[in-house]
Amino acid sequence: MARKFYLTTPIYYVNDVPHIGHAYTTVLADVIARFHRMLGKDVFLLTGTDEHGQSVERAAQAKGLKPMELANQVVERFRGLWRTLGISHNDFIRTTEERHRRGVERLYQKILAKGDIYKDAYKGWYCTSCESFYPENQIVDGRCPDQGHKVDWTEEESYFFRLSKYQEPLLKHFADHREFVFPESRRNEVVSFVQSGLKDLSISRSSLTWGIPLPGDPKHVFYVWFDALSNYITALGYGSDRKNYARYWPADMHLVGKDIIRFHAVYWPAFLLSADEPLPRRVVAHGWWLRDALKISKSRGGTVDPVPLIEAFGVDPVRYFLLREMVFGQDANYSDEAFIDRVNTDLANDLGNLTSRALKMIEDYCGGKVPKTDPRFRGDEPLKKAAQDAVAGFVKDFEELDFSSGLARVWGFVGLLNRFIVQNEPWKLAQDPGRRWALGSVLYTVAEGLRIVAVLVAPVMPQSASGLWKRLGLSGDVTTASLAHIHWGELKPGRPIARGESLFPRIDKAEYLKDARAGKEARTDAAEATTGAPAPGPDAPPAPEAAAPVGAAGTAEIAIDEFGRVDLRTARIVAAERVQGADKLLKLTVDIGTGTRTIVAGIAARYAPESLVGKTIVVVANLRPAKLRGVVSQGMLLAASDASGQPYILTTEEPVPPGWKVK
Ligand code: ME8
Repeated sequence: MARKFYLTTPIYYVNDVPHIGHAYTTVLADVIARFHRMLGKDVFLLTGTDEHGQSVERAAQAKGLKPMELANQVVERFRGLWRTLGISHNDFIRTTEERHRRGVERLYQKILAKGDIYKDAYKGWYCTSCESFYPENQIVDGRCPDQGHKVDWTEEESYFFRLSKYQEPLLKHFADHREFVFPESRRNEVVSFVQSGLKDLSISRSSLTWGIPLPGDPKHVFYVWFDALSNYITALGYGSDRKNYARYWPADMHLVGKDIIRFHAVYWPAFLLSADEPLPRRVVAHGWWLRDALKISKSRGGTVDPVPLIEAFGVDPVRYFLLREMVFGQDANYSDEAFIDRVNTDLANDLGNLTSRALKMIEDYCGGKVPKTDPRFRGDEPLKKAAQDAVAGFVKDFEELDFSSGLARVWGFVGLLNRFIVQNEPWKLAQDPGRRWALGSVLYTVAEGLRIVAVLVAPVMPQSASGLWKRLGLSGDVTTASLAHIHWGELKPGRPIARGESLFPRIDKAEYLKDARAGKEARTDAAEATTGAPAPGPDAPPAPEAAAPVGAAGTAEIAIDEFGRVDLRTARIVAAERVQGADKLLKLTVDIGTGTRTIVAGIAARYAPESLVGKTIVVVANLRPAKLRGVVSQGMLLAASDASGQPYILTTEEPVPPGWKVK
């Protein structure tokens, strides 16, 4: 029987619609699932939605909806996007389903029977955005340590899980199963989190009603993470479908973003240990998609909607870009420019042109049928070897989750095929009756190389792989071909090819970027004031109303907590240069204690760049980034200005290190 492979994505909150970060995780999971199916495994891919909890309840309130109404609306957005993106999940679970409730209750009963639950009072901070409790010493300026969201003080009766009891068993598990958390950087993070001491975990809320009631005490609902994590077993029929559960559990891989590694690699295995259930084999965390150096997220804005990209360029270019551009485990920056460059270079130029050229020559010189090779032809030997290496390297890279490198290998092979055409000049062979025997061999070699490329790219770009397959005159479904048995020479001569439209049309970059740029420049040019402060974004706080009390300098008064929202920090200037084409602007590289950043400031009229290096200044560190004359400014420096607007930068009376808070 085929080996099983059970793979999960996080289940996404329905407090907002999906963005490119969710699309990335789900596409990645789909690619891994397709890859393992093509290796002959019995794959089960699960995704779904996390519908309970405070953040969903609040989002519904804000929209004047009941939580279930919001969930019913948003779940369709997720389902629709997965359909569009060609996600091949085997099940989609919603935590508001009955089958899920039954499984959660069952898991709780087992943990209760183990003696790992007790009732107490919870007092502490709660971050609704992360749906996470934080101890006092981790709170920074009223915000959570993980993502900087605002936290609320919470005091309520709660049931606790004896997490502390599992500190040593977890550490032993990490030591015995080094592969349990991947990549290594995340493993180290998890191990040191557990080593630093585990406190018991509150697993119920009594101040909330939007959740699954606790059996035996329905004043309480389950803490949303206890509820959510259980989805990985409830979807398999935990507590009701013994056979299916036994077939797929334990999961072979929980794929998550690095933001939720602690829940998956600490809390979840602790619940399972307590319930005497097997632990998942691996928890694998990818990095973040960033825009202008900030995490793309629902709450912070700067979000990227995959739908317009798919509508403009198609599904496969988006899938390819996501897999090729992000080195697994690291963060990656999204920009329209990077997207278009990647698609134009790799897809339109390299693979698309190769396909059109090869098929056109087969049409023109070989009557539109796959030609025969001549045994006298030896020029294909290096390519046969390169194809073998590309297949082996690709499979190894994908098994090791190095998708970007696996794809780079395939494109290395595509490059060889392009060079092979240039070197062999089939158009000349076609004119030379004495060398015509070699023509078929050259074109066969390229077509066979393309057949292998179609199989390799099928997990990532299933539609395009099928398109290429059909153009080569092949029957059957390339997405179910075996990656374990790719042999050179399986393309049968004599079959008619079908050239068709180009596989990947080129994107007109200038045209696409024109409108977006026009909008952005109009906003930022207006903001080139003394300090180079970006213009307020659409969701910036409103300007004070005229009736507000007036402060000393004639402006409206603000409360101390409004001032507290501005993160002022000392910073050291490490480099400075002029911004081309902008007389007033300097581009500064500043050290803000946790790393360096670029800040664009309108101080060039009074300061020579070289006079600034080494100075300690004060910057607004949490200002939304903005582009000024093509440079992204990640903050703003403080300066006083005289009546004519001349800037006088603020510095400290005594030398202080970068990163100190200014208040
Ligand atoms: O955390 N880059 O749901 P969620 C990459 N319901 N991936 C990103 C991303 C970004 N900028 N933003 C989001 C939850 N993601 C819980 C999960 S699981 C039992 C419960 C992806 O809607 C990434 O996979 O906030 C991240 O872990 C997940 O979306 C968080 O989705």
